[in-house]
Amino acid sequence: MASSTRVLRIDVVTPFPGMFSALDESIPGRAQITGRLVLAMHNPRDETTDPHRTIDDAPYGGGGGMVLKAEPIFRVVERITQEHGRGEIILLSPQGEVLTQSRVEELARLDHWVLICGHYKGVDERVREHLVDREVSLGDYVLSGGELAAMVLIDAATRLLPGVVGNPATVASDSYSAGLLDHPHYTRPEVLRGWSVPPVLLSGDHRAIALWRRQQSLLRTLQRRRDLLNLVSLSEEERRFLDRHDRSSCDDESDGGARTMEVECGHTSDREPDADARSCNGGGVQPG
Ligand code: 9D3
Repeated sequence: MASSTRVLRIDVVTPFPGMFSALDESIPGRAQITGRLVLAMHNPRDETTDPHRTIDDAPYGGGGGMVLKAEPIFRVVERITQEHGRGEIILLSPQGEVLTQSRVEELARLDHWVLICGHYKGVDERVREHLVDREVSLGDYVLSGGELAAMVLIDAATRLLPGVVGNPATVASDSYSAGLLDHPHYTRPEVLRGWSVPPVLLSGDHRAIALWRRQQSLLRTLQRRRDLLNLVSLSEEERRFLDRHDRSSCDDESDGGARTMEVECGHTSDREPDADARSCNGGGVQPG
């Protein structure tokens, strides 16, 4: 099948299918309308056989809370597999591998996922042991369930599908700057409440604009996410640029680096220097 017509099918196993209506909006909504994304919800409650339609129960060994029962989850996944083949079975849980853009890219290459939403109660371990291929977390904070995490994963992958984001240059420029924070953006008017747009952006000098944007990305990453700089590949010149700004922003006798930045980056508005520029945590910028 040609890449331009490929379809990602995602079956979601969740007791709260209504939450996923958020994906009828924006980019995932359009991807569904154009047929590039097929989303289907499955409620494990529909696979229960008891009158109370029980999907959870008390934990063996005691303790508080409840645990999602394995059998309704196995049944719902078996039904999906019979109808649509065996996709990659992914459990959303706080114990999973933390989601990154490269993991999203890897998953977006597959053509069928089955997402199982964990819950605060936890999931019977046998689901993990005998059904799940991989386990994904969004990071170290507590959600009330896996639903929002599943939606994050779906949204992040959908915009990578061929033809979903209208302008491929948007996806390409995301990957070009991958690993660095974004540069500032401005739109009309040129002067807003006395705050002007950096003149370089109005100069029509496309090389100068590209350089300014790259430098702003580098500076922001240095100031806010120094950890990312060790993972990204930079030119010699970019390393020198960062080293220079790293020193000047940590020099007690300087102006916190603000004046140097204004001169080098053509920033002439009257706002305060970026508060982030004041943080000095020492240590040079490591070459990649
Ligand atoms: C008492 C220990 N908690 C684990 C840190 C229990 C627990 C809390 C929250 C078990 C499940 C949940 C519900 N969260 C998810 O299902 C979840 C999640 C998250 O809470 N944070 C980040 N990513 C994810 S993906 C699924």
